[in-house]
Amino acid sequence: MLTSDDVDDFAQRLDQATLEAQAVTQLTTTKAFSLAEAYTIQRAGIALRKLRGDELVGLKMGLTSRAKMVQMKVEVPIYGHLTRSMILEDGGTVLRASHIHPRVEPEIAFLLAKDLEGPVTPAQALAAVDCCCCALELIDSRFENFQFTLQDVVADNASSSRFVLGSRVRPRDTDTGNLGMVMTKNGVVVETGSSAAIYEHPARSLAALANQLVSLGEQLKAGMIVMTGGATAAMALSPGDRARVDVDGLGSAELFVV
Ligand code: 0L1
Ligand code: MG
Repeated sequence: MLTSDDVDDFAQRLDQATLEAQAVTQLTTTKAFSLAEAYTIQRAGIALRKLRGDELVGLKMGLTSRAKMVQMKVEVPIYGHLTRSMILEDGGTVLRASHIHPRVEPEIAFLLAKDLEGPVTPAQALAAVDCCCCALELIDSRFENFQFTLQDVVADNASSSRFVLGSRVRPRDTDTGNLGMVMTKNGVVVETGSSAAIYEHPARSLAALANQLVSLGEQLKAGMIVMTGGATAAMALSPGDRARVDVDGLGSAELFVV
């Protein structure tokens, strides 16, 4: 079992790794900890960001594809926190030097019109949604070689680094359950998939998040952004790259790396 000093030490190691763009060794090689303790470390890391003036704007789901769930031996996806400093405007630029080994994945995001509290079904979860949009998530594991255990990646805020939202479309206009998604690098198609790969339906991912939060004392509030998970494998990025996702009926989102 971790002491509060262990939690602080682990959260600070990850925070420093993020700020300095320097990979660290997996925390679990120092001391084993449970999934619940991993979320405690994650929340301690978010608290450090808030001390610097950052604020919570939403949550993200991770490990939502069947392939990643099998690989990490999880039955339910994991989640992480999104803060204001992680927002990148559509077409915005990120510095390669501010990241360790950035990768990008194509996603669907929801913006909530109402508070959402589990237990809920996917249909009930959708009733709390204001609008949806295509999105890109930049992930950048703070661990060497992008290698981690489930506990490590949860402590590391589910590898999240930045995110881009495309233009907004109301959910009643678009069923997000099986939309074609194409991710390109410098205009060349690298990954193709369907939003059905996001935990079978992005709304199911949203409901799973609301349901997980019930026992953890965290809430989904009106105005929050929820990134529902990657629809394909993530794509590595280098300086000079332009990453873009196009989603059927939802438009596009892109970012540049310098
Ligand atoms: O958003 C994601 O699905 C990533 C979750 C963490 C696992 C990874 O870094 O690939
Ligand atoms: Mg993701």
